[in-house]
Amino acid sequence: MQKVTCTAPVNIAVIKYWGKRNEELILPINSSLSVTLHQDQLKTTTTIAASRDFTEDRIWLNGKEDNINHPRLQSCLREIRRLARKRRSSGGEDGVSRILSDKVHICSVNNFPTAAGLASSAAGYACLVYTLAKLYGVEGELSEIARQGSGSACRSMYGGFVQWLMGEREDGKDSLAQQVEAETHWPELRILILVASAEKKHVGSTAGMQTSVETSPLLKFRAESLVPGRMVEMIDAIRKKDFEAFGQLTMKDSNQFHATCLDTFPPIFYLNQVSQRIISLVHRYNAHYGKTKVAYSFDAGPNAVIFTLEPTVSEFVEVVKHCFPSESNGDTFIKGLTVSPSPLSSELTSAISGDIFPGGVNYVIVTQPGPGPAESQDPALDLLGPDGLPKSTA
Ligand code: 2P0
Repeated sequence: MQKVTCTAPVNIAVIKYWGKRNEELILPINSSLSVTLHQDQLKTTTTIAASRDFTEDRIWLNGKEDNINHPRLQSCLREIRRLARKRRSSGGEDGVSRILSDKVHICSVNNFPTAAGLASSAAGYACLVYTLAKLYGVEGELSEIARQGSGSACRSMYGGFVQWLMGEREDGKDSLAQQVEAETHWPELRILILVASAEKKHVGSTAGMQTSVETSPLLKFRAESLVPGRMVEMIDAIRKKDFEAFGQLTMKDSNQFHATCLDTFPPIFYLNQVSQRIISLVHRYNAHYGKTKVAYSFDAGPNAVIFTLEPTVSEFVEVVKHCFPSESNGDTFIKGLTVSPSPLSSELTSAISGDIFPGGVNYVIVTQPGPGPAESQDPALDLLGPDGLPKSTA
């Protein structure tokens, strides 16, 4: 039995992807740009084993066996195996030839709750494609294959700041992810995830964006006329580490994505009351200081992703605790990077008060930009036992 274990990160878009021009190949109607989050806080781990003793391809996700015949999963398997065959016929490794006819067992887990509404499909498909590529000895450009699992997954193939170029070709060969800057580029940048609701989202992204493409004139305008300029501005802000520009554009792009959701018919609502309170809190906090110190972004769910710089983290976490007091405000409320206590000034408290909503935020994950997928050297992370079955179903 040959076995490989890899991990892959979550990414958060600051220029949003919403809408496809080709559903099957997953080709977007606009380019997008994201920040890869650090795997110390959020990651998917995948082990894939190949053996001639396996009678069929099988997959387990978060402890439960799932359907291996899912079309997107099959696309990724087919494409990687095709590349591996191509490599073999051009004189690649012998070992690969043998395992190419073997069936595989795939086991994948997230270290964060899927129900938290974080983009698990991005990390999941990135990890699947990366691990398959390692197993079959395939190297080079893999984001085009990850894209066929889930659009946003192509951006999780790199660390740091990543753009997904929409491309022009019908076959999708130029619809790829590229690193704009490495994770070390902006060391002060921090990302806080405010988990506002553990409820499952009502409208899935795939179906939601399809309805938006069919019905929203605003989405068409955004994709054609606004995003190209925003991509240039965002890359410039990141290269210059200009938080004012980065934060403003991040918030505007998130708001515009949710405006296209409201412009969709029937409309889609991802933001809830807690999300709206967080938006107004961020604006009040920034107004108090007269500059953009924190910025929010929301995906297809109510959780807030807050971007800020390291010196602001402890105070803003205190602000969140103040506005969303919780019984677990102690140890379990803040997860991830260590945050030191920071007393709030009375001026700041009065500037942000009026927005007290007990229990609105369940917990906060504090993280930073991180690297792309990697092969694990730690046998403890291996998810499949010597029999090729999941070690535990916990
Ligand atoms: C993004 N989202 O850019 C945007 C912002 C959600 C809001 O990518 O159909 O799960 O698998 O390509 O990638 C979510 O969409 O959709 C997403 P598919 P995906 O991160």
